[in-house]
Amino acid sequence: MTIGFFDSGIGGITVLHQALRVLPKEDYVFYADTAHVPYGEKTKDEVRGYIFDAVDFIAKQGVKAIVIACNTATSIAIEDLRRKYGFPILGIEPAVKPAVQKWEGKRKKVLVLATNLTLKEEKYHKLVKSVDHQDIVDNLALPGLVEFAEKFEFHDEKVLPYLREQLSSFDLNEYGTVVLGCTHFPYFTNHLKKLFPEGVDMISGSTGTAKNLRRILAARSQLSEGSGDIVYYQSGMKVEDSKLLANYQELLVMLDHLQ
Ligand code: DGN
Repeated sequence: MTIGFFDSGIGGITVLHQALRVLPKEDYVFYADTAHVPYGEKTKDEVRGYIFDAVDFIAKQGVKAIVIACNTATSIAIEDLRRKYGFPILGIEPAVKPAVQKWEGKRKKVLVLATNLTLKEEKYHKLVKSVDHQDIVDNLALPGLVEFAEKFEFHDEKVLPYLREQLSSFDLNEYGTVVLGCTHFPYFTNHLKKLFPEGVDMISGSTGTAKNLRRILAARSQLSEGSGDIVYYQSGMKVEDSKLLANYQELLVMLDHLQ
């Protein structure tokens, strides 16, 4: 049986990349809802419908677990998804807790970058309230990065002016940790590092989600000895086009180099 990964677009590849490191012998189904990306700027009800359609589709492929590799989808639907399906459903959320823990050593603030929908959700506000006792967490939505990623626009000339503009009202020297709270954002780690002071930490929840996946499968004696195959779907259609498949492969290689 395979493991399903789901995102609105290519963001989920950043989480799949971590899973491939800790579980290289599993086989995977990766589903991108490219017909409806971006989720972050749509209404909650609209996005919820897309998520259930996608997860239903993935469940029919005979998976043993599904990773909702999207912070936005996790924040609005994870509990309902878990109630509906009988297999483990893992999510990802902004890594606010480990970021706040770094405050002790660094005495520098935390900036959470995510989608508008994630930042608006109660789940996020509750999370921040439970760990941010010194009021050190700020946040910013960066929908433009999702658009750049979906268009495979990773050049400095495109990305840096956008980031400079969005970050212009922040004093970047105040921050010691940046939380990449959208799975599309790790592609822009190097761009962000060019703008923040040296030594800033960029953290995402993807390593934690991948390790959690391994722990859950091991506890259920469901680890496989497969070959790391990945079958890609885009909004219900199997991806067979060699150019598109090569794009996904390229993203995995790009992430290798970002580590
Ligand atoms: N990659 C998604 C996330 O982690 O929130 C959402 C991107 C989007 O669809 N706007």
